[in-house]
Amino acid sequence: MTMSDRAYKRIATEEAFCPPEMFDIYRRIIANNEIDDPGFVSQWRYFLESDSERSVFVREALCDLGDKRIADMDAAGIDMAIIALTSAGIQPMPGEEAVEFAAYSNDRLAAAIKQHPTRFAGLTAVAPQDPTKAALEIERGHGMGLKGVIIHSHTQNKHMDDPSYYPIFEACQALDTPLYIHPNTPVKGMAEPLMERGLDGSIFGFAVETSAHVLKLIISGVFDEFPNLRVVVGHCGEAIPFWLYRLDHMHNAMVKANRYEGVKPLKKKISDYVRENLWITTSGMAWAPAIEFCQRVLGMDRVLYAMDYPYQYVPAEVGYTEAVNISPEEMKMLFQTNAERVFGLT
Ligand code: 1DF
Ligand code: MN
Repeated sequence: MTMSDRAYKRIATEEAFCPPEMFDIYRRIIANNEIDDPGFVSQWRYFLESDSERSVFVREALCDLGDKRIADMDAAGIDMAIIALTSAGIQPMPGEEAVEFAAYSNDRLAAAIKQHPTRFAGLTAVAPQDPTKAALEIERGHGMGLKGVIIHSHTQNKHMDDPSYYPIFEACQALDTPLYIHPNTPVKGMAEPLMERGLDGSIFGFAVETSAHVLKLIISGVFDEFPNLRVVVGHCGEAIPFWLYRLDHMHNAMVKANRYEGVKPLKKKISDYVRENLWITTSGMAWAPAIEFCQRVLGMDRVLYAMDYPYQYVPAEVGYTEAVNISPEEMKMLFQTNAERVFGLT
């Protein structure tokens, strides 16, 4: 099917790339045991060293910001991709190297977008290792036409529910640019038990890690401090929509009991922040019942299509997603207009 057969564009909102030099940096970090992050080591040993069909495809596709990627988009009927530096991004690197590599990677992405402005848009990668410099890079990326910011959950086992990260949220809010919180393998203590049964990665551990991170941000009061901060979360919101009722019930009980130092009253219910500050994408979850549930509980304007190229490049999944039982107008919101609005594409 070509675009002219459809009444809407298909915009895929969680698509990954990687400058090839990052592979060498990851190899060094793993070889020298530079960080204590077993999930990262396991995941990238596999993608860097395995000669399985999947890892060979991922390695090649990640590094392409040109014809191969566009051919794969055409084969799947994707009109536009919002591209971001792959997980785990610059976050496993030492601070200074991370700041430098973020800028290098953002320049590469911006140049590719300039060559293919109707097919590609992109997000700014930042190094949470240095929140002040990250805020500057967010401004620089915005100035280069990038449409949001990406952070891959934890940075060397640290989550962002600490006021030292506020400059990042402040910059996103001030520029009204969305922050995509993409998965990373879980923090060390969470990853190890999951790894015993292969659950640390995108099969499940990604969602455990990332949903916990997002909930910690909400409960820490980040959205009371930054009420206009817009956060995007993939994989059908990492299952958070399914938990809303119980999250509200138990959070309310916890606050009343004053049981935890780090759990203070919030201005609103957890579900309110999810409905007002979060947008979710369908990356990796090409399953109509799950997508319909999210649309029902968050609203039609909150759910955006994503593919998760090259990690989940299954062209038939576009059709599985289009099996959702919604009106043609709502289909256009899911595939096109929600993304245009959230990322300011037009
Ligand atoms: C995987 C999936 C790895 C995604 C990723 O980054 C990643 C995977 C290393 O399946 O191992 O970003 N993903 O977003 O689906
Ligand atoms: Mn992804």
